[in-house]
Amino acid sequence: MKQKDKKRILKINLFLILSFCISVFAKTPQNSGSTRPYEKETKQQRDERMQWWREAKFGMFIHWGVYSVLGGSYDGKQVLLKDNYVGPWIMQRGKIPVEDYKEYAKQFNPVDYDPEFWVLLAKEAGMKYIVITSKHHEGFALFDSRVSDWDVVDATPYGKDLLKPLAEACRKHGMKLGFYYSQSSDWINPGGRKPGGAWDDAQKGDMKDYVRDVAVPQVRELLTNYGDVAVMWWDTPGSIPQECTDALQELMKLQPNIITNSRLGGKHPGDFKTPEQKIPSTALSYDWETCMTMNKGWGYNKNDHEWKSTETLIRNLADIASKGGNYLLNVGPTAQGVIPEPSIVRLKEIGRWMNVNGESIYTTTDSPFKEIAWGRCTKKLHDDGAVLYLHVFEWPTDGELIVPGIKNEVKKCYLLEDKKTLVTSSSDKGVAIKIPDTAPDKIDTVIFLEVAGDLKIE
Ligand code: FHN
Repeated sequence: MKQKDKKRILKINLFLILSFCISVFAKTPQNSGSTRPYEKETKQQRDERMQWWREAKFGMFIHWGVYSVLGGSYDGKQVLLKDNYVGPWIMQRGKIPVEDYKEYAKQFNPVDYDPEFWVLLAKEAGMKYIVITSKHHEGFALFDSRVSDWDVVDATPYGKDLLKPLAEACRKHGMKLGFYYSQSSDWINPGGRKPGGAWDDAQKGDMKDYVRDVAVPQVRELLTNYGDVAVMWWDTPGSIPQECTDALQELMKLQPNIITNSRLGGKHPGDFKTPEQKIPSTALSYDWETCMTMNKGWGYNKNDHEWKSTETLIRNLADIASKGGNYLLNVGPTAQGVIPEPSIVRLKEIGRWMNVNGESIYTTTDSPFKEIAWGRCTKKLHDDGAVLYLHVFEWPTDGELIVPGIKNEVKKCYLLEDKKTLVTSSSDKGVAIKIPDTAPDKIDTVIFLEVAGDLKIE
């Protein structure tokens, strides 16, 4: 070979090696902050995956199962959990033997189940996603499972998969659907976790066998047979072995865009944390979702009439949004498939408020203020300014609302309700807004305040 040709081949080889190195480096995520390191997800990819959920802010939780038949009473007596009503926990609190509990499935016959109505109700309330208990701690699957007869198809007179029509209704109406799945606690399938220990020999078994033979195949069914699954909502991991959580996490690859909560256990942090029945006192530096009941307990309970007011629910939603979180609000349908009327009334009332004020919730981020005496604030940042949504819970009686410490020039200010301009003035105290004498909405009146430039708040 001539010297010139040798040089040319060397150059080509060097070029190929260099190109290879560049392509490898370009694909390596740099400090991605991903919760899915095994998938080598970059921060940008994670942000894209989380986007709809971060923007949605409001979802419906549904707790439904054989416990809905019992409605909080067993053997003629009301069962309590400390001083609280029980729903899904009735089997454990009442130490109901496996065979006795299974009998109740014969009364689980949701002939009035109308999944389209449920989805439209969630939509009317302004909710953007639904998470339903596909299997709670009682082990009963609301779907047609090949791996257990303890499911709606084999154990009830209803005999039909409940999740299929819900998934269809969600698809039809643009509602995201997620599945709650109790991966560790299971009180009927042998081997599942029983807090306080087993109360029936039929429950005994090995957790690893249970996860391999029931939980893993059932989650595979859920992630294969129902189209897009938006959220996987794990619960009560307890001391589930690492290898079990690994096997369950591995299944998430069946739905590459799925978002998971932080309750799988093992070394899997998930995508969002789950304060339960409470709202954090400040904004948090990670994704989070408060799950909360509308009355006292999670599942249907015929004696539980302690409903939160619509005022509380709307203010909770604004409070949560002002701290950057999501609100997953629960309903507990009856064994006939009916969502209790007090829940329906409240959801419709929230919907009426959301119709006017939804833009102050969706796609917003947390408040730029530490605290404001009259209510809460959510915001949207733009390239050339920001919109602050002022949620006024306590309407000032002197005709003026002070937005403390804002140094920016005001571009626009109006009530979301009628879009009529409100007069503003700036001073050392911040921005003063001239407001009507009485609150247009006694629960939460929202004022749109647009300012120029980067937010400057002292
Ligand atoms: O035990 C369950 C309870 O019944 C309910 O499902 C809640 C929802 O977050 N999770 C468990 C308790 O943390």
